[in-house]
Amino acid sequence: MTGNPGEFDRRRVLAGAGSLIAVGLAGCSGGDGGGGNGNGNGNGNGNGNENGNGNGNGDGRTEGAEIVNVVANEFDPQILEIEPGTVLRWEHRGGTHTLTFYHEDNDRQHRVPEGVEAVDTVINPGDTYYEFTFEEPGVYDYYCQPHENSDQMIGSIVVTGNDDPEQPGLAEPDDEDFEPFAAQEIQDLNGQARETLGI
Ligand SMILES: [Cu+2]
Repeated sequence: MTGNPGEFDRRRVLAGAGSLIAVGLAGCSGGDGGGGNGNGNGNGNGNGNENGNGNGNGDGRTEGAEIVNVVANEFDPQILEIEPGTVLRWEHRGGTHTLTFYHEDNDRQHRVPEGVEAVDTVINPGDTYYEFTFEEPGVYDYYCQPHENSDQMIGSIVVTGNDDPEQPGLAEPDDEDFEPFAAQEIQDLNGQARETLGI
């Protein structure tokens, strides 16, 4: 009748995962053990501890990542502001899509900061997520290949710290590279990104 300390500890660990969103905001209060990154390396064991303390993220997803939902047929949120170093995860929520940067290596108008690698990957019921760490400040525009023109499935990530109005991600859409509706979408996103950056 003295309770079960082990069980209690485990609950605390699990509850901790749910409060990650608050970590960034609570950082200035100090005292809570320095905010828990340092996960991510060092899974890969998993041989035979069957005592039930798996914490449910053994599938490679980064705890505390920002999320963009990939639904049929849009990116939600369509535009997101994050800080440099943020891990962003696109999560499959329905349909079959790609996540493709507007990038010269994808044979499209280059609309991400200079020097950033191209991304072109599928997001579908088999490949349910993709993570990318946004180190370089600036505006990143991306799209879904099957739905760029049918649904204007286009998204934008604004990484704070680059308010250069001449950066690639804020350029006018190249008429030769965009259907009219997609070009309009790009212009709308440009406007929102400028607003976010205060330029
Ligand atoms: Cu799509």
